[in-house]
Amino acid sequence: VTSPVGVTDTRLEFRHLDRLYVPVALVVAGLVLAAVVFALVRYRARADREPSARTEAKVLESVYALVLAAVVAVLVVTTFRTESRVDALAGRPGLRVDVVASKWTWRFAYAGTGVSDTGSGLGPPVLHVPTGTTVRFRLTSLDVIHSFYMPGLRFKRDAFPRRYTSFDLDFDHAGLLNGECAEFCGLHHSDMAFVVDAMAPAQFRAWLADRRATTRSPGAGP
Ligand SMILES: [Cu+2]
Repeated sequence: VTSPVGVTDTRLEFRHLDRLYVPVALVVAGLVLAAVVFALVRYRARADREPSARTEAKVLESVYALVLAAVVAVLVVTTFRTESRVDALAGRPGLRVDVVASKWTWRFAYAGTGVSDTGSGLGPPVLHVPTGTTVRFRLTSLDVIHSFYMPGLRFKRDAFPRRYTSFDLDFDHAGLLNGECAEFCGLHHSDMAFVVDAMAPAQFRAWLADRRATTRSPGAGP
């Protein structure tokens, strides 16, 4: 087994898993239902028939166990392969964003720029990212366990105090995404939302330059 190549689009990865799991689940559900209905009808109580005293069916049971084991093996191997691809860092990130969760907000800091966003009383913090660029995230928490969750990307990672979790993501479309904390973390857990603003790279560079200028000379901005 070679070491996994990191992927940055988790939607696609989990869609593939979905397309494997759902048919398997449907077939299993169908077989179970069919077996139950068959047993109910075929072996229903009848006045002229004694119940069978047979307690085992070795061949049938062995086949059943083997098929079950094979299905489980396929699902486990496929799932772990996907997980290791998703967990592996893709390498060569174009940008690093440090994400710090705390009760009850997020802080997004752009490594090496001095620019960060913690949100304000007016609205949730905004995570700005360039599209088409691998972004390396380094996630941690200041207090309790939170969870960095972007439903639109099908991506979720827990944020632990005194521990850094790194992952790489690509944002292919410009636009807004919703984010939230997915780990109950206290009174204002449900307010712990953020917004992801994925921008074209040129726009992102302009935004960052603008923010750097205002960060260096507070109050001098427009
Ligand atoms: Cu939280």
